[in-house]
Amino acid sequence: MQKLKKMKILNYLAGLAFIILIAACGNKKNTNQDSGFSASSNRTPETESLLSNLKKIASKGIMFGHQDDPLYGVTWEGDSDRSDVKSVVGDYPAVMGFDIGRIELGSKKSLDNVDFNIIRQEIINQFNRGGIITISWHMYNTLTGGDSWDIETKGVVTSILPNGENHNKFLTWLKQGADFFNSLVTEDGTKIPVLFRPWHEHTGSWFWWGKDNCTIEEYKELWLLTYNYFEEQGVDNLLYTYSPDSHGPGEIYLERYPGDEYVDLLGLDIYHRGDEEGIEIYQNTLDTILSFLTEEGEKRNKPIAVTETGLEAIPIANWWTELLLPTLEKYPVTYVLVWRNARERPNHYYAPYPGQKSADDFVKFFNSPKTLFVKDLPNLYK
Ligand code: BMA
Repeated sequence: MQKLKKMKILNYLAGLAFIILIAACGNKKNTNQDSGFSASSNRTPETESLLSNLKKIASKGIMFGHQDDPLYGVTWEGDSDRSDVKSVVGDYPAVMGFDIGRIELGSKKSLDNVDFNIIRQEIINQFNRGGIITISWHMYNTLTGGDSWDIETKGVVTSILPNGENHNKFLTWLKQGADFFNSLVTEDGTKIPVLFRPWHEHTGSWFWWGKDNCTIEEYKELWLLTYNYFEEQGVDNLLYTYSPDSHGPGEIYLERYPGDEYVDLLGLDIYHRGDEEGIEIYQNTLDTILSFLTEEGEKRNKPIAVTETGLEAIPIANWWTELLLPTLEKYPVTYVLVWRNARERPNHYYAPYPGQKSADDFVKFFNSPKTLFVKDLPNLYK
């Protein structure tokens, strides 16, 4: 009797250990599949849903994006419901990019002279359409008071990191950004998820956070500082997007990578320069880096995107369907965003407007089953 009872207990314990083991393995598998290697877990459910949907969207097509799309366009500004893209194809871009440069100064208007209240409202409008929002930050130079491109005085990053003379001032600047992200709330109280692209194009040296203007370790520290500070401020609606400029793949792309826990998307900023003569280099560079990103994205379980691109003033009539699309469609690219249609700089535009040389081809690009505009999107926030 006693022996039987003992055996029963032993059997029971063995069974229990087995169940615990299975559960632990199951959990581990889940962690790797669902959120493994991904950034913060303290994010809103809509932000988490967006990330998992972004991992699947490339199988449906490439989302088209445009910077500042509803704010202004070629020869117009602030007209309600207007967009150069919509004027050509009848639908808004799936992704809209905005920039919050100058918010750090407490300024009412952005570096491109748009009121932040208008930017916020257009972000809400885009979310209500089911579209995606991405935000970059051309932050001013804390040390000199100049803009992002002010790189004459070295040591800006050193001065804003902990122990630097401008650290506290920098935190007050970051706070302005955190407050803006926290203020992106719909009428029913939903916080709007954003693909945030901090400290972009850092593999070049034109911004004060660029390659020749800070060390590898300083850049990584800057990223982590931003990430941790935002978390402290309760910013829980961001997916972090890493956006180096189009220098060679491999070491250069990853040299300053802050780590898988702090990055959600692998991006790339790359421009087609030099019209006809530039075609080959543009396509070859895209091919080289996108092959690399495809591999890294699969390995790290992160979506990939062309976070900025374009051919200024689009003088090549079939650029969209003969140059851009055939190159991108070979890779699992989630979205491609072209830069802004400036109203204050003639010929500084990257999306067509009615009558523009590439407008007919852009309609073909829109009609391709391989591209997605806002009405083509499934619910990305559930
Ligand atoms: C650049 C140009 C500038 C602009 C800046 C931030 O590429 O378009 O005119 O101020 O981006 O949007």
